[in-house]
Amino acid sequence: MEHLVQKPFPENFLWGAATAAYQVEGAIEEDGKGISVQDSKNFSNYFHDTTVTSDHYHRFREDIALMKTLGLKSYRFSIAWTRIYPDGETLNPAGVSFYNQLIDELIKNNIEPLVTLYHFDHPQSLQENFGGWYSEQMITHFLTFAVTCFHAFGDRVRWFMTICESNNVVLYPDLIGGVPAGIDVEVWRFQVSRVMALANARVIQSCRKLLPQAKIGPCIGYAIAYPATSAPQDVMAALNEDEFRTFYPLDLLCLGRQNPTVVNFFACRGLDIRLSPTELEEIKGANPDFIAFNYYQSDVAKACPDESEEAQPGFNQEGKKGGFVYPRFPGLYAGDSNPYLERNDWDWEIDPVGLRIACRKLFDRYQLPLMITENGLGARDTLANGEINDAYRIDYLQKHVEQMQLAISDGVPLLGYYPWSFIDLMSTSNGYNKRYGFVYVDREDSDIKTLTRYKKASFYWYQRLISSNGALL
Ligand code: BGP
Repeated sequence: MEHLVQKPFPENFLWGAATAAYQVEGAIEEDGKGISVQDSKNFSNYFHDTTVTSDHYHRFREDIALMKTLGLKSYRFSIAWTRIYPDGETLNPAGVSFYNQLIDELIKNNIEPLVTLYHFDHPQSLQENFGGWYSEQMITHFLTFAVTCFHAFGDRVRWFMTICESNNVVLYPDLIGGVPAGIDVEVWRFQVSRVMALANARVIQSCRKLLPQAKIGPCIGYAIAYPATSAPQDVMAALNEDEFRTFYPLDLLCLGRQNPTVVNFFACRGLDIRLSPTELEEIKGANPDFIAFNYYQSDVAKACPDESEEAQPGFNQEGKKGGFVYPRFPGLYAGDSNPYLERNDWDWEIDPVGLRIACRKLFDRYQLPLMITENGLGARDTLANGEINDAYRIDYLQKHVEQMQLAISDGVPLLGYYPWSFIDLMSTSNGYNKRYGFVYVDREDSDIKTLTRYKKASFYWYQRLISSNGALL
């Protein structure tokens, strides 16, 4: 359905862009910073070295000047927990000072900060001491860290996100999770979801007390699931995927309730995942102000009989189409490709209309304002004579923004849009081979080169879009 009258983007719409600390900052041992679980990760199959990345720690003033030129209204970044509490216990004033300078520089340039408190990078010592998010001890540590951030930055920061993509942390344990030795992965998944939900609730409650003017919400990664065919079994598989991957965690975080289908599925397999009534009450008492969600692609789900062999999703590491391994979860769903969609070189299917569907589904279910906090195209960019013609990225972003406007016209309250990423940074699954930024960084995986910044063609496109408040679509 096209709209006869399309609503314009709201006047105060947050046109933003996003990054995360371990992917962009570098300087992992400077000014007292401790080692995080991301710093200590080393994958044999693809580049994952946080030592320098895009050197934003040393070049943040230059980068913020570029944000100003771009016209950003808001910038989403994460605070590296290990700069503030290097070992998870002892406060490091130099880390607080870094983010104070960053935030001051943003405010000076009229750019509204949106702070992610946790983006996959807790202190390595907390992982070693008690297994990280597998243990309830994490709640107190995360709360202490968050309260320190509220006290230190809350006079200038109005927007906070608690935990980035808690659902993907449990879906991809090797990449962004961390299962302690000897623990069953399924047991770990539900314990981590529970601990993160409680931590999320306590952090929201403290925020309300300390910063009544601030807005705070959780963040989820949402790949909507389409049924492979109209066979009822495939429709059920798609429902299963949505419920297990997205609605189970969001129902818990936003409504303080556990999806009964999920509870029953695991009960039948001998795993009791029920939270206590007191825990659910506590979570219910900490309603978020908005839901942040990250959207890159949609999924296809088909029936997966009980007797099928289980397969975890396998990332395409080569960046050659066809390398992605689709998951199979017996009794629930199996992934498949979508013949109606184009895909990037890493098999992420490009689906702008899916973004409008995601907005509608989330608003319909939770009735909360939404924020799109990641959306973008991972691609190999070529620097030629100081220019990068990333027309493919402009095409991707433009089509997604068009669908956002349709979602707004549908009546979905959208607060802001933060394409991933402001600047090229280390991709979580593919290093610098796969770039997302509006700003090109002169480096490769194996060669740090000059780290010089270059504006891509998409930079100028986004600049025009922001200055027209989305009217120049
Ligand atoms: C999201 C993460 C980001 C970012 C993005 C792209 O799930 O929150 O940190 O990495 O995915 O993924 P990738 O870098 O693997 O292409």
